[in-house]
Amino acid sequence: MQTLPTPPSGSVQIEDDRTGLSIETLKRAFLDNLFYIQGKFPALASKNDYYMALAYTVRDRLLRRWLNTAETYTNTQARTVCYLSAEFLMGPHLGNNLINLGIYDQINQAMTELGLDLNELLQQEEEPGLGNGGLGRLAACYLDSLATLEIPALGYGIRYEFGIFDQEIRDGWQVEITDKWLRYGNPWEIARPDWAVEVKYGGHTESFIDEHGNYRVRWVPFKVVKGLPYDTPILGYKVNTANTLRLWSAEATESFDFGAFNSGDYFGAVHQKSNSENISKVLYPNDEQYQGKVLRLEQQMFFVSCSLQDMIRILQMQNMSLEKFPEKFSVQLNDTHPAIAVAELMRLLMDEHGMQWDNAWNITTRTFGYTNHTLLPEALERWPLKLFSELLPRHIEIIYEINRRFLDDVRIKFPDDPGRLSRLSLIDESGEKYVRMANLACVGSSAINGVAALHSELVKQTVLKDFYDMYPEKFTNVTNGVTPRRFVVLSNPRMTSLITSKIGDNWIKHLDELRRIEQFADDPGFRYEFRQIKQAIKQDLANHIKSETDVEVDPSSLFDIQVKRIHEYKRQHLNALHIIHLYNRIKANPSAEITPRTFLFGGKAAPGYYMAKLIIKFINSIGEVVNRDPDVAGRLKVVFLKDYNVKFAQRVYPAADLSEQISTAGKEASGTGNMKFSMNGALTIGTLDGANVEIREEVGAENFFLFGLTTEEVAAKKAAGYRPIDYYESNNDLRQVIDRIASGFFSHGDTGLFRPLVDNLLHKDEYLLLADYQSYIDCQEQVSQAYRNWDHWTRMSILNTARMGKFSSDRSIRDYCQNIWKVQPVPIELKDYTQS
Ligand code: B1N
Repeated sequence: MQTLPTPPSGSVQIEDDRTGLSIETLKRAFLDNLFYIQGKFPALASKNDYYMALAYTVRDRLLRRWLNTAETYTNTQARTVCYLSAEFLMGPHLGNNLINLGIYDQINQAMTELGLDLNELLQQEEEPGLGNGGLGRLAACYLDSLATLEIPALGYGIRYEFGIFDQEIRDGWQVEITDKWLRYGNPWEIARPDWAVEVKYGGHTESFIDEHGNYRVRWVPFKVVKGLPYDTPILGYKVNTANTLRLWSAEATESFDFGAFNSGDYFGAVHQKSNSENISKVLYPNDEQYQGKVLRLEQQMFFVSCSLQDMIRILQMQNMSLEKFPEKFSVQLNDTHPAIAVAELMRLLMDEHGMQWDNAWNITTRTFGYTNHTLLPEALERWPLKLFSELLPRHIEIIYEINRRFLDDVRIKFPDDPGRLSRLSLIDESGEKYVRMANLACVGSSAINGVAALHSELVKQTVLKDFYDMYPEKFTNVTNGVTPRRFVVLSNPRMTSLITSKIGDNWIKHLDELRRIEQFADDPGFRYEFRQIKQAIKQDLANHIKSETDVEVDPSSLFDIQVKRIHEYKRQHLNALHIIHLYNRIKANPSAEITPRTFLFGGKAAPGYYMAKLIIKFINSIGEVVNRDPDVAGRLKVVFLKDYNVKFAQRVYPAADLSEQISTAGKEASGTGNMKFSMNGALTIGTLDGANVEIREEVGAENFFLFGLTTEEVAAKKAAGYRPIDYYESNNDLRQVIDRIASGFFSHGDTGLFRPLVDNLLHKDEYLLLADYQSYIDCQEQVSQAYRNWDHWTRMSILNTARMGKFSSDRSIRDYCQNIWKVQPVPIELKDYTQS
């Protein structure tokens, strides 16, 4: 490592403008950055200039940790986790870095002294929305915990130029707007052009015999794309570790341009260039809906190949042999999106580094772990064989050979079982042929895990049953978790102070210690303060809603919140049916006693998912009627908040009284929003699905509102031939709800608008809303009764927060480290480069 020259002797030693933490130094550094980086002075500066100046001031203060970390990992040849994910939903960096550096209060004061409002500057950051929902956000939480636990780790993904679209609501419908998050520049990333690599596509393969007499393959591609890495530091909480998130951006290769330019085909060359750059242009906005688009496969291959080549570079730079790959790196596949890595590592080891098959296969299978995130059949990735072979001619050869050897092993373990062979095959040959990515991931990995206890059991019993029979020892569970730094400390500073005033701040790193606030659940003073804080946060959100939507909501009403991607299996429309049920009760008897509620919804629908978009329109239409009906007298309010994202999530979780986790049992792999709500003291109404099961175990059945069929009951009902219409016909209340929708009551008399929704519920109802309806309504009635006793409600709320220790992503990461990655912490010592 190069050291910087020592300062000339005789220079005055002052607190360094790029590291100093005194208020005066912070102010000076901030104004310096405003001048030298933004090129502005205060009178001319925009809010965004101020945000940028502050971001650079904070970045300067973490760079030393970042470089120390890289240097330590290099010197110690540290075993490193590589988390491969097509999505990283990081959310804004500034606030999180202030918390993790422990300088929130100092910066806040420095800004105040300069006449600026830190909160406004925090709101200014365009968040990197490089993910769809839970899967991408989980990757972000895991990076935070890896750094906090001082585990050497790299996150590898794609630097999409456009992340998840911005959502607007027009006339109640979702409208998608391009997310130009890089518009004003990104102060958190540093490009590393010297570590660019190339990725090949298309063309054909040729075999030859090398000088040692070995059979080898050469791939002659049709096109080559350059991958340029952009690094973002990921700082741990109050440690010196700053790991790296390395995102790849696609560029045209110079060599390619050069040839085309020389031949005089100027437009051809420019076209090729923009074509190459398409690869990292935009995130696919589908959550759990597979789309067999070539560009998506190109994206997957792109970041996987770049990342594996980067790992080989790191290994070689540290003078380690390729044989050491699985000791140096543990590579986790975040779902099947990066599963092509199994074939690509084989290709790199054999074709580019001359290794023989058996050796390469041994290295490959010891390297990878695979996490399954969903059982939904529509999410399972399978690529049409023709498309796959044309784009990746070398990989299909390798996959065939993996498959040939694998099926031989299957035959030995299960002789004379052709059905099993065809189910396990990496190639689906039942009709049009497909490459099955989950099968490739299972064969190529030494560990396979689901994301909650129930989900991991279902994985073994259903989608991956044949692989479980084949390799039972590979299967484990790692229940998801979320980072308490972003989702409690940063999102809920008031509750954080209250808790810390009672039990100190150790809980932020050791969330199990929250148990120590259980003793205050019966302390009237503590209850009072806890409730006051919730009220104040609800008031803030009410103000925000008023300014965004012009709807007035009552902060003393029960805040009943469902925020997540819009999907039929998540059943936002079941929530809507409950609203109509309450509305009907009021219409039948305007003086009926009902607990005032504010129903808040937020979430994006995949742009091509018709039913999900109709559900958004449905919720908005109910709101239009209910919010202004004088009979309701303000007791019910329904608000759909547009453009739900991480930034907004941070305001929403702390304001909730009730968290809606109402998916059909067996459909939600884990859920992570459920954990964020509960940590912030919301009670859950939920089914026995995903991590709800474990949340209920932890907080106690008496502090959780359970309803609905179990996974087994759902399966049995479907097997027996489920007839939703029977529920409609036998339940008066349900019939009145459905009839009111069908009558056009919520659609200005248009009986056609919600027809598809109604027809689907009556005649198909894949997600069993009607079967769970009465149980849900009854359970919501218990919620309403419970909310009337605010003292008891607050007690339950405190116990929820106190018992959420298990759901820290620190616990999840410890599980992965011990059971799957076998990796140890490497603490970082702070070294001063200016002292040589
Ligand atoms: O992953 C989360 C879980 O908490 C959620 O329950 C689960 O629904 C979510 C294809 C997905 N599973 N699968 C996806 C996302 C994008 C895509 O293109 C599938 N997301 C989940 C974290 O474990």
